[in-house]
Amino acid sequence: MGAKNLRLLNTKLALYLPIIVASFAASTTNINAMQSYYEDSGFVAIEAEKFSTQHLDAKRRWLVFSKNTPAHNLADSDNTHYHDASNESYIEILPDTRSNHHEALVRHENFTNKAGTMAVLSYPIYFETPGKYYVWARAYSTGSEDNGLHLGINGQWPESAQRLQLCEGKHAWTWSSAQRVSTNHCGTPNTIYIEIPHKGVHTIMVSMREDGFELDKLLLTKDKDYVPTGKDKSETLNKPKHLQEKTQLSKVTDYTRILYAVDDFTIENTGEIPYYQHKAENALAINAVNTTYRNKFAHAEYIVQAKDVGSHTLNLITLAETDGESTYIVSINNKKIGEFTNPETSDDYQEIYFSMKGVELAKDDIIRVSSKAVTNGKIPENGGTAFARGRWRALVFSRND
Ligand SMILES: [Ca+2]
Ligand SMILES: [Ca+2]
Ligand SMILES: [Ca+2]
Ligand SMILES: [Ca+2]
Repeated sequence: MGAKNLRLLNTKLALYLPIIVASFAASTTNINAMQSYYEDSGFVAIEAEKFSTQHLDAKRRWLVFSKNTPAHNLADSDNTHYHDASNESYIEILPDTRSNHHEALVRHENFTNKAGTMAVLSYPIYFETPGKYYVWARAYSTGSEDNGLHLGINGQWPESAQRLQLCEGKHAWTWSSAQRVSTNHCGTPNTIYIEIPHKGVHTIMVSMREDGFELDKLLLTKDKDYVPTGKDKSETLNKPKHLQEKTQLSKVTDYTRILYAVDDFTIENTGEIPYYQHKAENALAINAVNTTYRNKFAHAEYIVQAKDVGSHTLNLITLAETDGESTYIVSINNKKIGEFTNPETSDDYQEIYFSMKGVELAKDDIIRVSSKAVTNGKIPENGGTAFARGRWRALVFSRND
């Protein structure tokens, strides 16, 4: 295939792809949503590279590194370290123009003590359990000027979460929860923490202290004595659950009201042939075992209420059966507005839709749905043939087009 053909093919693919993605999204997940996390029994584990947003990144920016990341041309004093990173991926804040004491410290450029002012990342998390969480960061330091980080919550930068520091564990991914203080530049373990004020969604935030910082993972824990090791816990990332899909009235996509045969229609004293409620199929049906109930109409009624008044399209939803093709009549105050017969089917209880447009309803009108049990003579049963039971499921109101 020549380059021109390949381009044409790509163009076609580009045209088709959004349609495929859109239909997938509608049925399963909202694929446009940002990544977000949840607390699980007092722990939150975050892959740093799965941040939701980054702001204030004009001078320094967190960049994601993994096996397939192309080479960059930004100031940087070390090579990549994705091999031992959790999820084989991490973030580094670049350019790194101060990797050692010999390179000039430029405040608000390669260093800042002001938390929340440079390269601010956000991670939305749902917390079930409020309270005090110790924060651990898994980081990779190769020098003396790439090992400080600020943390925050909901746009606030509490003192207890500023200046996370790593001293030990150079040239390896290392966990730290130590806060740098003037009396101890390396800090004491378990001194970085965040207060979660109440149950709900809170945004944990990260911002630059020193450029060149490499961050693989964050761990929040309520356990003061917890010390993470290796890659530690798997990320507690929200994964959309499968939503309940409807199994009935599958072709009803636009409606103002659904009247269910079983729930909304009266079947007492409505005629000589009774309906019964076939709850398993959510339908009214006629017991055709009784031979006197065959080939005669049973009736169900609904009295129009004030909220139903107006002009509607009515859709009768029946259930087709292999045993026979039942006939249905819809009337208002004994005036027939529709008569329908189910088609033949090989699929028992297949929903069939019959439409009546421009139906005017006034208060106290009586809507009557009638049907009868019939046989098509095709399905042998007890020396005769089986009868379809005139089943129907609902009468659906929709707007007139
Ligand atoms: Ca680097
Ligand atoms: Ca630096
Ligand atoms: Ca670095
Ligand atoms: Ca990672």
